[in-house]
Amino acid sequence: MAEVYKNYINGKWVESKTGNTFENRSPADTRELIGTFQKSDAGDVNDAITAASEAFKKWRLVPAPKRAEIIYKIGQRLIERKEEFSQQMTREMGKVIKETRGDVQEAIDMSFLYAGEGRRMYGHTTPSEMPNKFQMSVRIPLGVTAMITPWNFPMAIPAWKMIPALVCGNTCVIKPATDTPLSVVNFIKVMEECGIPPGVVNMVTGSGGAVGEPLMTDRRVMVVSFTGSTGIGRRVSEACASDFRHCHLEMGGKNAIMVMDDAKIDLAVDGAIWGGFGTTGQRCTAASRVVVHKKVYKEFLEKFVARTKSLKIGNGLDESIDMGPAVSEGQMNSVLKYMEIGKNEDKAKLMCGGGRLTGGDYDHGWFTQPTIFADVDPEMRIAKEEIFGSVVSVIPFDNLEQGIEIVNNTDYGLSAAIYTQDVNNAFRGIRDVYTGIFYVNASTIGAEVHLPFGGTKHTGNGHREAGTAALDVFSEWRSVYIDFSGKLQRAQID
Ligand code: UN1
Repeated sequence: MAEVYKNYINGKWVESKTGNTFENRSPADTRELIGTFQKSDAGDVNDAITAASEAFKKWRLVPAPKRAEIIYKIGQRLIERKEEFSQQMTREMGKVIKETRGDVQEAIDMSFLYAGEGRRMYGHTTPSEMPNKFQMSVRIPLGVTAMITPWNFPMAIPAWKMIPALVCGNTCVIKPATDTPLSVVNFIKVMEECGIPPGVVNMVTGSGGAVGEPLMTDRRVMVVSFTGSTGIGRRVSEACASDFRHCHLEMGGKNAIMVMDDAKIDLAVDGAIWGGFGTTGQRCTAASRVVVHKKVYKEFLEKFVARTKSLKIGNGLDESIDMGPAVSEGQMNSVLKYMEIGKNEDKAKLMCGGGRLTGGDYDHGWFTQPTIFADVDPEMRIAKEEIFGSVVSVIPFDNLEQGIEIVNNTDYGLSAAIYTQDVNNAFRGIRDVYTGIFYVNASTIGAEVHLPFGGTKHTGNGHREAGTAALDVFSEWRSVYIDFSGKLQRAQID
């Protein structure tokens, strides 16, 4: 019998009031049951928000360096449990073990970054225009914050959101993705063990409709931090708009690697493989387009296709595997649909892959072939829409200006990269590609936690997570004026 996992509300592990549960199965082998989780609804969400509201009264008064000490312990505890959590994450969502170790590591990095931030959280002091008057700005918490998190980074992204929220003095209610609740359970258990007080963090599992919706619409929730599709992001934005509650949205991407004629081709191929097929292409930052200068197009394409054909696909627990399955049947079908769309384009050429992987053990999982389309026109759907799977479109270009135009020819703006040996090309890319993240001679994936993470256009709503930028999502400014002159002093008048 697989374990039954519960919700975490007010410091207790509790069953959903609905009495219903759902199963979580491994996408590499659906015969393997990971566990059974609570199929919660609005009643459970209400309990969690009530607990978080109560807990906020005390948590906001705990000095930030003390809050941060608990966060430091969380980082240490995650180090101790890293291998176990990584194995469970691979079983739960399919990405290969090297990458799930990276996912847990990202949560560790975030913990240590914010353990330090608790002793900074700088405001400003600035001279007053009047004598005998002092002024400063300080960050204040908002209250109950909600996290709606995706399945592709099941521990890293919850950590990116919850850890800064907690250090700032907020309390949290998280709804994990239905495909990856176990990794969030593991994270919450660590928080509990390290001394996060009851009610300060709460977790409610279940669907977007039954849990996400009541969570985002509740007026007691002051910030909703969401990572996922642009469609749901728009819904979160609308839910918060009518009463001006804050939301932080981290949505789709259609990221491109640009390969100049002077690029080191083998290095660019490494980057295209890692960015295109790492995490089975299921990253917001995935390089689903590779835009290549015509002078090196043939050489790049040959090498890229050859390397792609040699990738080992299978169960990510095996250290020798390069690429795991899609996270679910639904996700696999959506990727297969895009493969068909690509095949039906007269001009695009299918170079490898193009379908589901079947036979033997593959039949028990949701495996897609690593797929490359060449000679793709920038206006085709496979070049413009986010696929979130193992499909890469290769697009030729003639010169730098045209290349940059193609890279920018999308509704999204998360990440982009340029491969070049010419510093002038690099700086033109840094200046003219309109994304939140830009790489030179490195792939579109691989953001580190101490820099802002997020994107332009339909990727985000102007906020960034991680780095010190996350403070701006999870705190508000208070400007404080202290007049010690003992008389009325009128700003702008005296
Ligand atoms: C995501 O795909 O949503 O830069 C997050 C990267 C990772 C984070 C990706 N550090 O690809």
